[in-house]
Order: sequence, then structure tokens, then C-alpha cells
Amino acid sequence: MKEKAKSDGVETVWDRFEEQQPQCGFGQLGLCCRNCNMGPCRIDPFGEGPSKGVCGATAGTIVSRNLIRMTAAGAAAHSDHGRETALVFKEIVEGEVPGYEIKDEAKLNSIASRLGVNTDREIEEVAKDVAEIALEDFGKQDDEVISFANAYAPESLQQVWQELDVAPRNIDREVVEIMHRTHMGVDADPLNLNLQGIRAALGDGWGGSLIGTEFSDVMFGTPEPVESSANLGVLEENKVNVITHGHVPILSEKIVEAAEDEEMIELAKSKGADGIVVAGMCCTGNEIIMRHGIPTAGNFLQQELAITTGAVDAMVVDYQCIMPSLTDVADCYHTKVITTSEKAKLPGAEHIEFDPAKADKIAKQIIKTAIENYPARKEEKIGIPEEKMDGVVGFSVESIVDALGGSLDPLLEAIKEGQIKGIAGIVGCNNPKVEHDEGHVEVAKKLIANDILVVGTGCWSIAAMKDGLFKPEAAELAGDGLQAVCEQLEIPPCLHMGSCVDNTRILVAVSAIAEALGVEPSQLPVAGAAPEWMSEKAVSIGTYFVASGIFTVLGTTPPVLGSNEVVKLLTEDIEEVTGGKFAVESTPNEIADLMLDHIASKRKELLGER
Ligand code: NFS
Ligand code: SF4
Repeated sequence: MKEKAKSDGVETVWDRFEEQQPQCGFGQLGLCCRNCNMGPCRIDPFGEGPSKGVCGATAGTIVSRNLIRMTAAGAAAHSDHGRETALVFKEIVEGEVPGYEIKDEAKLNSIASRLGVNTDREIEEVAKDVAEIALEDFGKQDDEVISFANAYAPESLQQVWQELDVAPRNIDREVVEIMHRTHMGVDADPLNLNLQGIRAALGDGWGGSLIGTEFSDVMFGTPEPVESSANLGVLEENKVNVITHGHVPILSEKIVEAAEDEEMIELAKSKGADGIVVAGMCCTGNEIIMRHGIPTAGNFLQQELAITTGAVDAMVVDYQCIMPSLTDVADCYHTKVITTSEKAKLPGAEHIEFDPAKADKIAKQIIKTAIENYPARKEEKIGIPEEKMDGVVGFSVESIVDALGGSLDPLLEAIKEGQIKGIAGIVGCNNPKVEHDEGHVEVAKKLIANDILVVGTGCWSIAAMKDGLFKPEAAELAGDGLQAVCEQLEIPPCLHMGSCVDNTRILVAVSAIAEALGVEPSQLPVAGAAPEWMSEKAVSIGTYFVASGIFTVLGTTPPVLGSNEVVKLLTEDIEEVTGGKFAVESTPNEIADLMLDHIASKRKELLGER
């Protein structure tokens, strides 16, 4: 597809990455500051030029401020998505959004019970209280920990947060406080700054993102194992192809429904197409593949290539991880890029604003726009690659417990017996700094070969699926112990747990395992990795995992190397307080080795293995 792009005269992310070389060394090290107009300032990493900004800020201050601003943006993105989900949920209760409903009452009741809401009532009453508590977590003004974190996080973790004074008080407030503290002349202490970064990240993982996951499950159903397929080959030449790209299932769910509407299918046929294909991309793709088995066209680095097939009639986007280049690429073909959120418009795109109150009508309008664009295809430019891969997805915590026969015990037993040595979470993006998907796939393969059960989310899961790792037969690539477990339970060795907000499913799973064993999450043979991360959301995710006791390996270097103090804080000191820490390794082999070493040492401590 890269070659097709070249011959069609399309510039891609890889071309622009080349053009950016060499990338700015100050930026890579995190040593430039533009937080006020006495600057911009930069610190000389070699100690020959300035060691302080105009205001006197040191490398440690500047690196920390920059890093936690990344966390703030990431937490804001996830949590704004979470808020939108909670608001639609509230509107269901108020009867304002006829297109949505409470689909999974059992899930709602389980959330309510965790939150201490009386479930012995009409479901609407329960829903009303749960929605209220969630929305309060975004705006309450006391200093108590947010209700969702309090309800979901293990006691032991919450104690650590209290001692460190990083328990999130309000999802929005922690983000705002980062912006305040990093304003010129406020917080200059690297440790203090990073603690606030942790607090905002915890507000994301145990707050905003968690609310996103839980309410999506209630409204659209908790995922259960379902077969589907992934890669550009899911597009079909003789059908209207609609790609739904972005993050929030509130829109993509409706697109899926509208495309199944008889009237729409008839309209497509009247334009000469055989039908309509909806395919996902990035995390909104993960949402609909998890719940409905809707195929996924690809992950982050495939968004331009999808349009390059010449067969995408509309690419419908909501927000996050949407390259502004899409409209340029679309110019070379007939594709309509349709933006739908007032928060995310692209110059050159068609804007059809989504409104949950008129969801069905607008979704149909979008599908209709795609259908009407079908005859505009440029035949000579169509080239859909054949590649696609099948697999099983849909592993929510609930469905994993079901697959285990109703309790976690068989998994705990397999871990104790050593059939499964540990659990690894692999998550995060693609990044042109890494060969596309190689980090994701190779780390996963090495881990399963060593009897580590792999779970994951986001663009990792799409990479894993394309490589066949979600096929039950992939168990053949696993070590003998893991293979036997997979065969017995009829599950693949790598489990798709959802979108990036669904990393909260991993938090919940790890918490449940720790509680069942009566230990802290940091004592478990568990490790995480983000081999190809690029987004600020990934910074927040990594931080909340580390602050929840999980050893986390990054495959691309975050912009912190300009301060030894900050590096030491994140890769050493933090372990003494939260039990988790960061590491950075560039090759998949080394990433996996670090995780395997960590898991082995935790087994030794926990189970007395030599
Ligand atoms: Ni996650 Fe999902 Fe992909 Fe990275 Fe972007 S789609 S929210 S941020 S690029 S994994
Ligand atoms: Fe320079 Fe300080 Fe202003 Fe940053 S805040 S730009 S270091 S003067």
C-alpha cells in the first residue's frame, strides 16, 4: 500500500517522518520551554550553554512540566470521551435520546453495587443515581477521592495514593491543576510536578476512562467472544465502504445500525453496489469489533492507506488519532472525509455534526452521503489488498470469567502451578519510529512462547489480530503450559480487551486477581508494555499503570532524557512507593526480556520459585 501511495502521488506519514529528520534534539530530551513569552528557552544538554531558562527554570523543572502537560492532554482526551458517554447515559434516563437504551442491566447493577447504590429498585432509578455519581466525579469540589476510584481500586492501592497525596479528587480538576502548576512561575519542583501528573493519570484510569468503559458496556452491551476479521482486505470492491475512525462508540454504534437498515441497503443497490460494508479503524473500530464483530480495516498507521485503496466511499471520524493529512489523501481519490464532532474539524472535510438526540437520523444521513459518493469512484485507482485475518475478540473481564467457568480460580491455579507464568498487557499506538506493528507482534510472540498470557487493547490489538494472534490456533506458538490452558478453554493466547479507554478492564482484572490472592497488584507476576506508543493518552495510561503498581516498558523514548533527576524518579524511585516503574527498551526482544525478568522475579517473591 505504501508503494501504491507513492505511485498515486500520495504523501504518507512515513514520508513526512523522513522529512522531519533530524528531529529536534532539545524536543527529544524535553528541554525546550514555551510556557511564557520571555522564552522560548532551551537548556544545553552538554552543559556548555545555558542551564536555566530566563525565569530560572532548570532542566528538571522544564522536563517535568512538559511531561505532565502531556499527561494532562492524554487524561483530558480520555476523560472528555468518558464524560460524553456519561452524559448520553444520563439523557437516556431523562428520555432525551430515543436512539439509545440501557442494554446491559446486569452490568449497570454491578456498577451500582460497587458504588454502593441501592439496586433493589426500578432500573431507571438505579441508572439515575449512577449517572449522577459519575458526573459528580468530574466536578465535585471536596478533597475526597473520586467515587469511581474509591469503588474500583483495591484498598491497598488507595492507601498508597493517600500516603503520597495523589488520590484523584475530581477528574477535570487534576487536569486543570496541571495547567495551573505548569504555568510560568508556579510549581518548579520536579517531584511535586510529577506527583500531580500521577494524580491526573489516576483520575483518567480510575475515573474518566473507567466511566467511558463501564457506561459503554451498559449502553451497548458488555463484550463477549465473537469472531471477526481485520486488515484492509475487509473492504469490498463491489460494496459501499464506510470506515468509522476515532474513538467514541456513541457514533460508531449508530453508523453500524444505519448501515444495516433495509432502506440504506436498497439505496446502495440502486447506485450499483452489492451492499454496504462498515469497517472500523483505531479505537472506535475496537469498540464495534468487541461488541458486534464488525471488521476492522486497520490501526493508526493504516488510516491514510485505507483511503489509498480508492475504495473508501466515506471515512467518518469523531475525535483523537485522526491525522489532519486525511483530507489531502482523500483529494487524490473520491473519498469523503466526514467530521462529526464540533471538537474535531478538518479543513477540507465535510462536517455532519452528530447529535445523540437525533442519532438515528444523522447516522442515516452519513451512510447516505457515503452511498451517494459510491458512483464517484475512480476505477483506475482502486486497489484493495487481499490481506485480512480472522480471530476471536471480545474479552471483557466478564467474558474472561465466563470462559474460565464462572470464577477466576482456574486462572489463579494455572498461574500458581506455573502453566501460565504470568500476565502481560500490551497496549498503545503505532509510531513511524518503529517498523509498523513489529514491536506489537514480536513482543507478544516472545511472551506467549514463554507461557505468558497476553492481554491488550488499542492499536496493539489490531496489530495482533492482523498477525493471527487472536486465532485459537495461535496457541501453537505458545509454550506448552499456556498452550494447554488455551486449548482447554478454547481461547487464543492473546486476548483483545478493547479500546484504549478499556485499559480500565486490565486494571479491573489485575485488581480482582490481586484481591483474590490477598496481595497488592505490584506483587503479581504481571507486566505491561507500549512498544509503539506515540500519543499523549499513552503517557497518561503508562502513568496510571505505574501508579497502580505495574512495571511498564516503553518502546519509544519519552521526552525526559534531558533530566537525570526525572529519569531516576520514573525508572527507579517511584517503585519504592507504588511498586511500579517505567523502563525503556527499543527492540521487541529486549522489551519482552525485561517483562519476562520482572515476571520471574515476582513469581519468586510471591510463590517462592527459584
Ligand atoms: Ni490509543 Fe486509540 Fe491507537 Fe494510540 Fe490512538 S487509536 S486511544 S492513542 S493510536 S492506541
Ligand atoms: Fe523560559 Fe521560564 Fe518562560 Fe519557560 S517559563 S519560556 S523557561 S522563561
